[in-house]
Amino acid sequence: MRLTDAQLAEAWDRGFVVIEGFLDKATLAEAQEALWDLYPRPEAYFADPGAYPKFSKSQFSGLRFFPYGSWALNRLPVLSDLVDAAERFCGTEAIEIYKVELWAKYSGAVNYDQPHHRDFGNHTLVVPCTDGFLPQMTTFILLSDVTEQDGPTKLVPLEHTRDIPLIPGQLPMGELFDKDVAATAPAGSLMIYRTDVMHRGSDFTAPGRSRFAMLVDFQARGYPWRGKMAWPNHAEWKGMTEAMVRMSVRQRDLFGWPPPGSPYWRPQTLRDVAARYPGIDLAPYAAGVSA
Ligand SMILES: O=C(O)CCC(=O)C(=O)O
Repeated sequence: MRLTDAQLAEAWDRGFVVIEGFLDKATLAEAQEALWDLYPRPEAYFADPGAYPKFSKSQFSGLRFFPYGSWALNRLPVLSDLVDAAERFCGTEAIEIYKVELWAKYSGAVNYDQPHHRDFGNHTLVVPCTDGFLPQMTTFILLSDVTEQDGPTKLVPLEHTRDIPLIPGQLPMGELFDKDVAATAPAGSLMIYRTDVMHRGSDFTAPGRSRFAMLVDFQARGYPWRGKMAWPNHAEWKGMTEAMVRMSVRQRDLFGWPPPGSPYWRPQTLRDVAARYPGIDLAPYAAGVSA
């Protein structure tokens, strides 16, 4: 679903927006099914939580980073409507994906409550510009229904926080809890929020509940004080070869792949990249390269 200008304006002006029905039904169903290669199904988890002690180690134990073993998950960060929204939010087509995480949470595994904080702390070495210069677009794609009971992200509309200095980036536990809004929405919804918006993870309020989401973050490329993940460090992970082979030129570009016309492309690199990624179509990169 293509986002409207009004939705993107809300993300900027209020600090966040939730768009229901962002994923089409088939894309959502295939991604949900692929989750069970990585995580226990809720029925299995709740039948014997003690069999999965790793989810109790910390709030962050359910994080898994891109790439994944299936295209059904790997294609989500590069969906054309998400990339289009990121281009418009960032005000440029020269963007990159700087973080992709899957996050599973199971009620009772750990207390998922957090104090309000701003996410920029580990997305930049400095601080965001609050006037709109060089925004980062951070997102959650909900892969399960998130009701009040399912540990929704809770966000404070910017009108309540504009006068609070950026530093410190975290408030004492409980502060602004009376002002926050729960991002409850059905599976397939997209939440976009700014890196300077106060928000928090919240705990489940009922047993036997679970929450699954993919977090995809975008920024204008070329500003090395910002970022989170170095994709070359993930290049040998399961799923990366298939992802790079199946992606379009534009989609690879979002991960920092050398573009057509780059002096990087020459007979030797075309030959050896083809060997590294069997089945890839390198014709767009070969155009204009002389033997
Ligand atoms: O999981 C959530 O709903 C929010 C988590 C969060 O804000 C964080 O860990 O920085």
